[in-house]
Amino acid sequence: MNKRADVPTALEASAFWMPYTANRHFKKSPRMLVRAEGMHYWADDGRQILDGCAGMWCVNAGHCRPKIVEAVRKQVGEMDFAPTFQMGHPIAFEFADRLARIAPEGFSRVFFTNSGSEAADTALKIALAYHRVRGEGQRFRLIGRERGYHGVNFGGMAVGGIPANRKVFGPGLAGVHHIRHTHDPVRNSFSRGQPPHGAEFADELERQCTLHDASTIAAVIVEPVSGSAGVLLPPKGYLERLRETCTKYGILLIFDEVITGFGRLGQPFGSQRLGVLPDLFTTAKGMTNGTVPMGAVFARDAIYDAFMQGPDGIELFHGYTYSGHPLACAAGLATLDTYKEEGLLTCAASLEKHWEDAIHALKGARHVVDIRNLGLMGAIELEPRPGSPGKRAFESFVKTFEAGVLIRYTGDILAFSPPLIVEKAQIDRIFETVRSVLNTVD
Ligand code: PXG
Repeated sequence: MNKRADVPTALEASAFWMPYTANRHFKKSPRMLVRAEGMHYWADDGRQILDGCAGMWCVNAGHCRPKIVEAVRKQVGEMDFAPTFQMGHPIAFEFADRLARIAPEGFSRVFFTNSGSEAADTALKIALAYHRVRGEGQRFRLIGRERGYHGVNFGGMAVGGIPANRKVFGPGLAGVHHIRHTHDPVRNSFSRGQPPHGAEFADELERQCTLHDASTIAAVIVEPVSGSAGVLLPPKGYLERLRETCTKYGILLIFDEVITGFGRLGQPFGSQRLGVLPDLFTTAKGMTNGTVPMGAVFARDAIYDAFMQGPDGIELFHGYTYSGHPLACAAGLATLDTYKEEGLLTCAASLEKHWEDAIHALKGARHVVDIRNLGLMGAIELEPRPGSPGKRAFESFVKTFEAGVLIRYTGDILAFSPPLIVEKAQIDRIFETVRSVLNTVD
């Protein structure tokens, strides 16, 4: 459809090994975005595309926001790069302090990474090193969850629980275990917000504590709401129970807030919306509005303080060349300004009801077997086409794009997470487009 006569030949031979993409298929029938502004992309054939997924869950303030664009432009001309190992530059300190101010109370330390994957691995390493510095080095086990996604590096992959992301990459890390996922369509399908059933799934952590002895467990990592696995919500009482068990046994609870951070759930961070605080949490994506890659781990004061009482010298042998990169910090500071000026870190709360009604209006639509939502996150699960799982959702995704709306899909689940500046009429358009597409997909 949007094939340009001059593109296909070149693309089919292109050097770009595309991530998480069926390369051969894509290069034969590409979908190209060439420009973005506010709630929209433009495709290479000139069509305007409504962004129903904030790029990839990251452009929370909408695209090409002038303040952010200008801040990056200015910074790149002033100081392109500066090291943060044994050196500093002011805006890295300023950005960390500004971030700490919007974090839940008690999380006043921020370690910079360049992505969500690096944030996940960093958080796991901080957890292990924290126990060690306190004389509890026997805590080496890490507990993840089925269907969890913590990026693609070895640590995050090991604690992650999406089978395709793990199966061809070897044995992973030793000492990693998983508790079950929280998806329970039999009892919870079409729940609005947090589902009623399943707090007891958290009891699996107690079983792990018995089996391995809690004193060998360093940390548990979960997404407050699983994003990549298809918007799987925590049942009421579930996160509370995980928190209780972690506290009881001195295990660190890590929330991966790469998707739920920066306003997605109607509060700056998901923990604030869900009323359960972790010990460490990871972020990325919305941190710079997706403009410059960046991630971070937020740590409770007590964790940082424990390191500061260790031996003199470098307290944590960990960091990236680009930790606290000036362009990312400049983008991040301007992003926080934009969020603040426009109330974006909390506005999802007032749009949530409209969002919920609009997505649940597709109950009864063709192929739909479940609908889930929280904040400005949502998913529509389709019945898989017999013998070809994932095809129905993929075709729906392509046809929705052809109809002018960009969404995401995973397996047979369609996922939605618009920029937080979305208007009610745009929410309606996203779901009406999906409804008509589902009528045309086999
Ligand atoms: N943790 C979570 C919870 C994530 O969602 C990562 C870590 C990794 O972040 P990086 O920046 O390394 O990609 C993620 C990323 C999708 C989708 O549509 C989700 C992600 C990335 C791309 C697509 O489900 N999540």
